[in-house]
Amino acid sequence: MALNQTNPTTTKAWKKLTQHYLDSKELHLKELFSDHPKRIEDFSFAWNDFFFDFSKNRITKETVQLLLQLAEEVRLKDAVSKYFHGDLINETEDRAVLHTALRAKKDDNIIVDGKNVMPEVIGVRNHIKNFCDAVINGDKKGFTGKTFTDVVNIGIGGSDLGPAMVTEALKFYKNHLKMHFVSNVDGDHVREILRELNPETTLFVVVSKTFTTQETLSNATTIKKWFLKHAEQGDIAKHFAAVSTNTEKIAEFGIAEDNVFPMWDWVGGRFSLWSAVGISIALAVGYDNFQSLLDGANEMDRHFEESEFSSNIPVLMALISVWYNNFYKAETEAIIPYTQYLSRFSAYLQQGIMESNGKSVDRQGNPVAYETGTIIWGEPGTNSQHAFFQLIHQGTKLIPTDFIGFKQSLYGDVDHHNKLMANFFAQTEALMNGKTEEEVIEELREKGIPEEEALKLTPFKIFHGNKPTNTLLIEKLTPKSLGALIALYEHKIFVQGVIWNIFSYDQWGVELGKQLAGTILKDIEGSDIAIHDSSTTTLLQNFKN
Ligand code: G6Q
Repeated sequence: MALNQTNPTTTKAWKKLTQHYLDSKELHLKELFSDHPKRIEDFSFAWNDFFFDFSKNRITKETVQLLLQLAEEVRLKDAVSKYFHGDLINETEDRAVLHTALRAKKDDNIIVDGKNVMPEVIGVRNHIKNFCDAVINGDKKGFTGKTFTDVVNIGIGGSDLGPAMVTEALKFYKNHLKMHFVSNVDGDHVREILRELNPETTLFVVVSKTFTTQETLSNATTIKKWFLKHAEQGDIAKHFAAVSTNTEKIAEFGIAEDNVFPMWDWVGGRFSLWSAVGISIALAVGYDNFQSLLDGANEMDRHFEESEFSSNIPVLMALISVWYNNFYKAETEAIIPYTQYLSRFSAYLQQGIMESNGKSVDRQGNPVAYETGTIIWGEPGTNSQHAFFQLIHQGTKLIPTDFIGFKQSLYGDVDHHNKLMANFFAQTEALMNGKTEEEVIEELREKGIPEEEALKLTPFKIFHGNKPTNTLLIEKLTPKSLGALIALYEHKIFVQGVIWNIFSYDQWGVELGKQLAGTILKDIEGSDIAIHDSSTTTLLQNFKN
């Protein structure tokens, strides 16, 4: 069954929210806290080893109640049920959206086209486990009988970003295998990686849902040629594995049947790290850790599907983001993890969020007259504090920011961790409170700055504060908590797509790029250049001369 098609701006809640925004937009977070010293109790809760604090947002109880009413009017509950039960909610591609099945429990029943997909999902999980165990423990060997030391993931977009982000995030849990990721069709990328490799001890995993992506096939072909300079055709079976829905194309490439890992069309590329696309993760940290990642995501799935919306982290994060995006007209959101391990997290979420909700046509096919997908960016703290935080504190734009921190560090260096977390807490407090004129003058006086000079400097040192943040304080970065954290943002994407009445699970903008490059390549490789605008023609001529 299709998703409901309500234009959110026609709901009663939207109209009330519009008025509520006008009535409440001047409220300052500082006042909200001083008026209600126990505000935290209304706007925070614990779930598993997560503590979610959304009190430092420009919201009141009425805001939350109206946003929840909006969720009800667009029939979010019904949409969630369709999402988890394999309805064809990716209508423009005529597919279900079931990345949640990939982390479901063995005995769950998830029906797609009248068939329970779980036996196949479990079959592939077992295959991944056996394969990874054998590579890690050395039972599987290269063509000269040596064990593997390096693994290269060849894929792009959804077939690269998830595995690359998680492998980096779980570096602490890693084994001896050295991981490499080749994605860009830029030949210099693949050459730089090949320089480091020994063909006798390297395993290559070609990851492509379609097995037709230009970048991945070019990189795989270049790597195969390089490998065959050192080995025989028959050795490919020992050194290459593949993940795809397109098993025919894999066979043409020459990969042994036993090294082929299927996936399904109901898994979108950007949500596929839970499938065999995540094989590099399982190779890097071992299958048990990969399973814990799936288990953590499954726990978040249960929380999202079963909790009341008023105490549901993904739902609340999505609604608060709609509040800023559509009423405050905030254009971007920052995601700042306070751990170096999550250095790729924002880049990873950029794909998930911006590819899914970067749409301007609603589910009836009409152009939308309201804002949809937010622009996502971010880098780990504290590094980002020394870079772009200036603009968040004192710029002209409102940038709602998610702060993600962990109670424990992994190596247990208390001195460093206390400093890191002092910054984490200090930033959200400062973003909220700002610094008033009086405070600035007082501070300058205390420093002994002459009165006249102090007055001149004051305007530049004032911070208006009232900058909204969410805080996620998590016990420890483990495969399980990481799985839950990623799934949280996946569900936030879903909720926002439902509210904005758009299709979150197609990506025609990405497909366009794939077509365009093919056309221009003919101009570059052929003798003639087809008719383009004068700019493109001149650039092509310049490139060819
Ligand atoms: C993800 C997108 C896109 C895709 C890549 C790679 O949702 O569709 O990023 O993952 O274009 O596609 P293949 O896996 O088919 O090579």
